[in-house]
Amino acid sequence: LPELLQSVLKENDTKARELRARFQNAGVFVVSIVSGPGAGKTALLEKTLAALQPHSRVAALVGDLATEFDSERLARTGAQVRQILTGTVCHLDAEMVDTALEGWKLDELDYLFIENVGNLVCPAAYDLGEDARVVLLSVTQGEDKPLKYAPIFHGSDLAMVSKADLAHAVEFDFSAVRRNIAAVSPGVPILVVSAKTGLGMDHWFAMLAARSVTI
Ligand SMILES: Nc1nc2c(ncn2[C@@H]2O[C@H](COP(=O)(O)OP(=O)(O)O)[C@@H](O)[C@H]2O)c(=O)[nH]1
Ligand SMILES: [Mg+2]
Repeated sequence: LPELLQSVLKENDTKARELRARFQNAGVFVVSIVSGPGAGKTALLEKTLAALQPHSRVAALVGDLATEFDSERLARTGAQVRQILTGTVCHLDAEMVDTALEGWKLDELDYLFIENVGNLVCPAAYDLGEDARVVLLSVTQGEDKPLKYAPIFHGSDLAMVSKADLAHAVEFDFSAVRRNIAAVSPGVPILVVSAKTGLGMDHWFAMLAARSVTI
């Protein structure tokens, strides 16, 4: 890596370590969601925030280059939500997360979700202090994407194949995607979901209840 990028990442790692310690002390389980644009991060979070809230205290941060559309969508669930606008930057970093958390009482939260900027490349190298990173790949994006964007799959704790309700229309090959994910990230758990029909969502909620994304 070029020297400048190396020092940026080193600084980010330091900040992320501080965040992770703060999250741990506060007892909040932090999950970040990464994917290319439109894979269904916000839709997944809308359902997740709604499902958790009757019994848990939940908040979300959401990163985009521009617009507050996603924070508005998520805030409709009644959860505490803040938008992070990155302008031209194609990923969130630990400093942005730290700044966005200002004034929030972390020890009054059970779950914090962080929706990253829609991008399968940039977010890979930036630790946000999260307990678990979930990568979403929608069936409409194609089975080959894990091989093309290996670092983000390699760096994730759970791979979700989203929009399963559309699989038939795009002749999606589930065994091929499983093979491709396993090739770049051996042993990573894979969960097939549809935020629309609810397929796989109970399994996802059970993972969150157990505070672990292993299957
Ligand atoms: N059919 C179907 N559409 C979905 C599903 N999840 C999201 N979408 C649609 O995909 C588009 C992008 O979703 P969004 O949640 O904004 O994706 P994000 O950019 O990753 O946050 C929207 O039109 C959603 O309605 C799903 O499970 N099934
Ligand atoms: Mg979104």
